[in-house]
Amino acid sequence: MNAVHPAWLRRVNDEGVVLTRDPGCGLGPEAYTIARAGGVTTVVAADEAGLLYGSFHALRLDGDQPASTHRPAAARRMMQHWDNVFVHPVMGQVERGYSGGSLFWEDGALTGDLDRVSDYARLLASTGINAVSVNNVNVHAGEARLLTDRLGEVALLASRFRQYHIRVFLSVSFAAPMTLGGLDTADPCDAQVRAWWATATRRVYDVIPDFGGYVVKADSEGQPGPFAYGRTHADGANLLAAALAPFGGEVYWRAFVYNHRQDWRDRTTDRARAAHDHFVPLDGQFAANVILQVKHGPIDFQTREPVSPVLLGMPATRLAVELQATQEYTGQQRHVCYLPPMWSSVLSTVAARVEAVVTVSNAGEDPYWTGHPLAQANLYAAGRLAWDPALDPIELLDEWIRLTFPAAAAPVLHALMDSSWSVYEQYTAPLGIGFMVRPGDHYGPDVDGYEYSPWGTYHFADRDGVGVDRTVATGTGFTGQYPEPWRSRYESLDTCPDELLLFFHHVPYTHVLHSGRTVIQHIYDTHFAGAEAVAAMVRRWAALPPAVVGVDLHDRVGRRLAEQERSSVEWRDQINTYFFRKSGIADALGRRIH
Ligand code: GCW
Repeated sequence: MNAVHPAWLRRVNDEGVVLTRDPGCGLGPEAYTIARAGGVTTVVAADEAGLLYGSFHALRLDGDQPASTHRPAAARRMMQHWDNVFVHPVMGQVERGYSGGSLFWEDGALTGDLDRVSDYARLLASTGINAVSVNNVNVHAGEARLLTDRLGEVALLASRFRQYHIRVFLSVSFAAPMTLGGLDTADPCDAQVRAWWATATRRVYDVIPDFGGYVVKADSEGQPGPFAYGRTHADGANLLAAALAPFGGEVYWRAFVYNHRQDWRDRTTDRARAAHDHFVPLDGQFAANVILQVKHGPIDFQTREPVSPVLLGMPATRLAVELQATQEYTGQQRHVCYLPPMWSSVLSTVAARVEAVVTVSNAGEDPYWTGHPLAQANLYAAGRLAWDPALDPIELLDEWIRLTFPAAAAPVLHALMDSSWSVYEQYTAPLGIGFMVRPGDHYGPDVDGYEYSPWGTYHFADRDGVGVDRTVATGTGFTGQYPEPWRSRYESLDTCPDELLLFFHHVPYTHVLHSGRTVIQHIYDTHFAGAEAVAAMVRRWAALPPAVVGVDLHDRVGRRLAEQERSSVEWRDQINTYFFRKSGIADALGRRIH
């Protein structure tokens, strides 16, 4: 047992847990053994982090349990914040943030409420998270200075996270040697540039000895990168890796690189291909402390995407999978959308290939942390799945409900949340086609909003059919980026799963799905069913006595459900009407389409 109890230990220890730190116990870093007998819980670990995670596990135990040992599947389990220091004129304090302002920054300054940062650190640690990045990957001019003259503020945040074994990372701008250092280049092969990064990084470690490293979005959506100098992304990442290596730091280099100025008339360019085209040829060229951070799908956090082929195609590169808890495309924390069923299916494919799980956080200064109180389940489960990707998502939800609400609320919460991702999918863009959201804020339906835009996200609906032909035989060849068995499965109409059909194929509206329904009838049926399911959720919630969950929370959820209901009807009607007008094919059940 530690002679000096850190803050977390005192607080967790109220539960009467016996903690033993035994460096000789044979358990690896962060691992612990836990048992409960006669109401007494014992936790044994080789290091303090293991005791921390074991203590939180103790809070989840229900009754006596034989000894069991737990260790994290992924060594690095990170929350990334898209928080701006200065309020951005378009994106606000938090880019794609739906939970009020930032936990860390307020209108140009460090938050005055560092105790809330400690609470957040404790919350994250309770789920198993051990790393956090504290600023947006889109690094604007003011935010770039966190690396240099505003480092003291980062150090204050780090002092709070450190208590819970969470390392702090910074998003940095690739152009920093120019914008901050006054050099006339940021070329990764330039000696002065290398020296600038080495010095800047040494200064960071002088102030924050356990600093985690850098997160970098380069050559992506306007962010600067190595392409400007004719260099590769391996050159770029290795530049920062060299600066961090002496201190044990790591670079999280994002693979989200694509042409966002595409001509919509050009049917040969396929945004889904971009990350694989750019990065797979570089496999084996990244330094040992570079982790390539790959969005879980090939496009951009849509409600349904296949797993990114980059995660299946770089055996000689350290990989992180990137998930999005902030519900940018999944209802913006106004809709209930419990995402772990999607995440689990991704992780079942990639968990053995990645050594880090990164999640874009959905937390902010909102008293419920996540705007929609039920969106907290996504935050909780993101950490738990990073620790153990084999956990069943619905059992995990049950765990969160048990830890958060009285038992009487559980049936209603399960009714609202268990299938909420599927319900959201039913009333929004069909069969894996994605987008169809309002450009800019990405909320609500706009079927053609992106159809003639430069963003590379098209559905190609005409009077005969819909979908993107990404086959090798007749399309963009994207399916050829997959190894077997995925390549053949997605290439063939016979084996392509219904839910991804329009992601991979352009088909007539009369094409018959494996389900036996035509594409057009599937669109009508799912959109009526989805909106009806939301109406049922509204009724279920209204029937729950507010006192069971607390009047304020009941009211907050009730108001968000009302918006979800309104929005689901709007989605239903716009999608159904759009496809009825394009195809001229009536609903077999004669329901009202406008
Ligand atoms: O989905 C897009 C978002 C951007 C985001 C970008 C990214 C941080 O619309 O807001 O920028 O992805 O992941 O870099």
